[in-house]
Amino acid sequence: MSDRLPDVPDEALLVTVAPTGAETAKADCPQLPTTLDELVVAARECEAAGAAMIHVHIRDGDHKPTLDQGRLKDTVAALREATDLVVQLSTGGSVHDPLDIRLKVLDAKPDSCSLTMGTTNFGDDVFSNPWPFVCDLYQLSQEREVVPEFELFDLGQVAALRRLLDRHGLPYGGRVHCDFVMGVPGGMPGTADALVAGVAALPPQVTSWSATGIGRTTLAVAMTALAKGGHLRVGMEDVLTISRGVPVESNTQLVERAVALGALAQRRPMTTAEARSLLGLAA
Ligand code: KMH
Ligand code: ZN
Repeated sequence: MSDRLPDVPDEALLVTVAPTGAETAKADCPQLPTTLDELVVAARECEAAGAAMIHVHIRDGDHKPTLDQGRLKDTVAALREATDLVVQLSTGGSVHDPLDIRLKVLDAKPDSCSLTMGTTNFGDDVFSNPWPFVCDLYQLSQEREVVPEFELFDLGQVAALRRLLDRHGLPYGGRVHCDFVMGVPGGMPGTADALVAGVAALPPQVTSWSATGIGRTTLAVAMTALAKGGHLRVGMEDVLTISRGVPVESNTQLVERAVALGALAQRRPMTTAEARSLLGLAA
């Protein structure tokens, strides 16, 4: 990995909140923020609790996942108005979203976008990210000046990240931030061993990384990430129970737990200004 940036001290911990996701139904989890108002309230509370970036999936009037352009633009505007969080739009969408619509997410001009480095079996579904699509989305992010966060669901995707950077150069902003998404049925397991292997395989251009473990892998992944000096993603996109059989009350509760874990590791929440610097975003 490259040296840490001088303006972001080692003790600063980036907490990214992924409050909604695309795979949980509102009916199964009424506390999931699916309306714009609910999302903005969650974003404000999570920022106050220590989050510096938000990874956003949006829903339609029936609480179903959508990549509707008008709603995406309104969401970016509302989050910018209400918070100072780095706004990252998901280009992954739901497992059912077509590739051409996913490319159009960048039209909503977010600060950052997720960019998954390969196709993954996703439970009983397939999360499709063919190599030509990955390259198209990456080049579009460079053109549109959107900072990508590379999502790594599997070790092979770490190798694909190296190939992408070698072939197409650095992202807009010049920093390379990636996020291990672990414990998806079909991806790499959410274990300490898998995260250690993933970090060891990162290409030299990587300047920062975070990790999240789905479901019951969340704590093992978070504690390993802290032990390895990484950053954390948390949120109801990834986990719906706070302990065995106990539902998560809110995204804030998960951010608070991440901040508490960080404090044990002598890390303090990164400010939004530091997050912008870490990611190579203009102030
Ligand atoms: N909903 C998953 C199929 C991303 O946001 O980029 C994909 C996902 C990754 O959540
Ligand atoms: Zn997502």
